[in-house]
Amino acid sequence: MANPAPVVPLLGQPSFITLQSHVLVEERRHPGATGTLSWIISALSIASKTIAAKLKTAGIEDVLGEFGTDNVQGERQQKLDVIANHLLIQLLRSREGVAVIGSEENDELLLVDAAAAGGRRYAVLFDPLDGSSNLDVGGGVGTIFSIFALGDGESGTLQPGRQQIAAGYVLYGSSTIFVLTTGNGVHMFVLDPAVGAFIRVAEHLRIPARGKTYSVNEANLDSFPAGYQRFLGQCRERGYSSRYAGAMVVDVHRVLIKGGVFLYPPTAKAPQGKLRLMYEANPMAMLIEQAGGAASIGGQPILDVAPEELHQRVPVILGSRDEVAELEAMLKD
Ligand code: AHM
Ligand code: MG
Repeated sequence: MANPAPVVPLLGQPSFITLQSHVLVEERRHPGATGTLSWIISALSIASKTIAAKLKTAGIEDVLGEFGTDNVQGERQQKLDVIANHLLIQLLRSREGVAVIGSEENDELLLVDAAAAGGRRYAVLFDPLDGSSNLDVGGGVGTIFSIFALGDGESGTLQPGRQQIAAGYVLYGSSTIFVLTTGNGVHMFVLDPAVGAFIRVAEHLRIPARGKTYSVNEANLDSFPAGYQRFLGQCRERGYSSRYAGAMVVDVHRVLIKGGVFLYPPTAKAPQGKLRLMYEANPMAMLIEQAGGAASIGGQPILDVAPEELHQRVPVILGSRDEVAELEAMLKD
């Protein structure tokens, strides 16, 4: 009998889990799952890979536009917002089961497939390119998304964030990072450009109960309500550092990994805060809660806010459990 073939050692990467295989395994945990949600997440993954590729050449476009004015720069930047929005809409509307799409870039909800009865139906809300003013300076930006299941015949009704069945963001930074929850913890995937797949690098992320940084636009400090001012004063006394990228995805990602707080309080310019409930605050709140942190508008969890309209703004306090509790207490005084 011939000798058995020698065992060939694995070269390079050990076996790895892609976003797609992760989602398939998650889906098996839900008896009766139809696979529709996995299809939707796959559309988001393809859109984000395409956006990541386009962002990589944005600087070259800017160089080509060197004769332009600030306005032209603004238009280019807007063009990327529009491209990202268009890509997401095109990909999502091609997926069976996506009945409603809501975007920061569109005034109204788009009813895509409202007539399709039976099967599972979903609403997908997103900010296609959050923090896009950072593109001018090569800074990080992101896509944020929130997914709800719809009842039969339901279309334009907005549900509180607590009803989200999945949420996540994609950070386009030094690497492209996809962070996802489907209600069973928070999982992180990094795009391997050579393979073209998001590879899982962390499961069940837990946000530290306390951190050492706060993230807020401190230039607005004087117009924050007194409780915020006291809280930030206390952080400074305790030797905290300040970190603010001006792009929510970048700042929340740091908080998720390292702890601390991210704040966008009410200001004189934006009395309800600046950030939008349905596609910025809610998905980030679900991720942060799923990772063991807390997310509030000050006196109420973000996820319990009853939405009134698609582009509604709310104050945002989110991050490590202990800091959020301290700030909440100070806002009550
Ligand atoms: P955008 O969706 O128009 O990009 O605005 C949202 C961004 C967030 O990413 C960021 O946290 C915030 O606006 C920064 O605002 P400010 O410049 O007022 O600090
Ligand atoms: Mg935004």
